[in-house]
Amino acid sequence: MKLTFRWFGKKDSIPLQYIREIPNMSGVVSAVYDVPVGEVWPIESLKELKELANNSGLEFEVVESIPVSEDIKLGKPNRDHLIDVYCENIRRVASIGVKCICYNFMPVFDWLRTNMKHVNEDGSNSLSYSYEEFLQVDPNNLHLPGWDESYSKDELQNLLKEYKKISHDKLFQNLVYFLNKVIPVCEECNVNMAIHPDDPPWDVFNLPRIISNQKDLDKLFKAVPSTRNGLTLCTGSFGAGRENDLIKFARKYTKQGRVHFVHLRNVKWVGENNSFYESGHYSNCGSLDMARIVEELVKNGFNGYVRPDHGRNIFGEDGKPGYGLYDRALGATYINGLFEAYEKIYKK
Ligand code: DNO
Repeated sequence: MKLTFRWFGKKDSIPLQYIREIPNMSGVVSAVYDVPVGEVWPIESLKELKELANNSGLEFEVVESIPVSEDIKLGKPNRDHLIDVYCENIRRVASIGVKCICYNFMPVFDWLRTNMKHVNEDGSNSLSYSYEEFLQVDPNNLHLPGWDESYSKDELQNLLKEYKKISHDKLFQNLVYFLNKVIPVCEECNVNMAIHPDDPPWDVFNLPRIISNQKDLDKLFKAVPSTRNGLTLCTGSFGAGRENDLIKFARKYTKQGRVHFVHLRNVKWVGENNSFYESGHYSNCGSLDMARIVEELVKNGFNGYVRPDHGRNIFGEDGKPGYGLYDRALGATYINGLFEAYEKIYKK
């Protein structure tokens, strides 16, 4: 495996040198953040990111994310133009050495939590989602942490209205339409597409979500068989869905050659209503068996990129939600431990 660390470019408060000092760190996961969705990324910006990483002894082989325009997800008439732009961005990132692109197909919102500073028993704090808190949210006045705040209230309302016409099936067809155009370019450029699962893995506010469970993944891989069409196995996102068996996912999709990128983090389920908080990475801190997940990855020949995902705020840090330094660094060393042990056992 190649251990990586998400870095939000020059604006990230965490210096690359600190990332470099984490044992076994191979590179950063980053993106161009100052170009609106649906436009081409300047090659100079990409070269600069790569240079900054390389000058600190780090690679830049994974992009997270090249965001997908809402009009592509909605299947609007201008989608062909937007997909062309997307393909051009694939060519550009490939030209500077990127091998893997993480993206998602969630309508309107990326990940969702109801509390950014849930206080844990050990005194640390982390992101959490509570069913009861979620019920208090007025969908007409959406101000939730972690959501894209770049829309005005009106734009958001319009967008939500447009999605009323989009069923799960329609959204899925639009994803397949997108991939049928994008995957040939990936084949040409030797890049893997790694879809990020819905987080959390269920519909929110009646917006359809289509990458939430095993059935969804099987349907996707059947519709677009090239293994360039693969997965970001985000244990925390899938793992918030209690019916998702992550050990099985790791085994099954690694065997299929679909797992290009792994986000490793743990979640602790709370109560009966799908509430959870983000715990420390170690298995006993949460509800997922991290060791068995890693064992299945290694046993089945996983050789892709891994990064520690969301950490808690610890040691007095007040980091970007989920993306402070300390707990992700602890997560990284834990991940190293698991991989070292299983690779010694299974890797020929
Ligand atoms: C949250 C991340 C997501 C992820 C996107 C990928 O911390 O896991 O924002 O980057 O869903 O497109």
